[in-house]
Amino acid sequence: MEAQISQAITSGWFTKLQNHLISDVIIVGGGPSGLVCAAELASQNIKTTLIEKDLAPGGGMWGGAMFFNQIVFHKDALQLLERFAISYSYYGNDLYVCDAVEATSSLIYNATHKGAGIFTGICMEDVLVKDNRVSGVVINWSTVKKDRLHIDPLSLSAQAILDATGHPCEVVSVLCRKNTIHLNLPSDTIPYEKSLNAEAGEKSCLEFTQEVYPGLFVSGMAACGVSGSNRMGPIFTSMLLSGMKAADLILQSLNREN
Ligand code: 48F
Repeated sequence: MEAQISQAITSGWFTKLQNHLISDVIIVGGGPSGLVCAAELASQNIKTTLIEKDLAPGGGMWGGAMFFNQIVFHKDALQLLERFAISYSYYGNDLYVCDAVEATSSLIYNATHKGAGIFTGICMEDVLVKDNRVSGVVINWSTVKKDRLHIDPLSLSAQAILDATGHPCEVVSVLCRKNTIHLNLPSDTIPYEKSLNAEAGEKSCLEFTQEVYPGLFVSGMAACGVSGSNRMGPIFTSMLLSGMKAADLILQSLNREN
């Protein structure tokens, strides 16, 4: 019995990994923007792999603000709240409030249920760059990175990669650190985010959700970080909209390439 349990776990996991060694799209980071993008792409039959370094996806969404686990959205997000079956109540001034646990788990459920392959406890440590294009990510166990163990990684390939790693914009950071490249941005060095301004941050997050280098897109706080935009604090409208915009841009680019 015990051997069969172990066999069921390992064969299931390795089958899943082998099935995702080559994908259409790899999303690095399972916060709100990455999860929305994963759900949308997978719902359109795009082979989507999401890598999350923590035990569970959700990023900064579980905790609301200072552990007060309520999530605030502007009315612009209502269509997506409906689509992902997230309950909400009206607060006032075009703002709506949701339960963070319901909102986060809904996004995770939608992404997995639509068919995205989500791998947790695994982190992106580098990118594959070929012919001036990002064509994959280099991965390792998060514990290997945390304990600074000298163990070589594996790599996953895809036609498009999304940096949804939030505030540190880790994929773009490693690309810039290890390669001499020109980003599709005003500056080739990453300015990182500016101080909190909710309205300005929400606006620029959406504006700078884009392809920053051939094959590499940014969403959510990573879009603010690479463009030197303000953070918006505990309001999540642009996170959801940015995930949808990233999915649209990636779909257009896949259609162009194929
Ligand atoms: O930070 P995060 O929630 O990203 P987001 O979609 O949303 C930002 C908001 O939560 C909030 C905010 C606006 O309301 O300011 O902060 O931009 O989630 C990013 C996810 O990426 C994972 C990280 O653990 C988190 O779950 N991540 C970061 N670096 C890596 C990674 C990496 N190198 N490999 C894999 N996952």
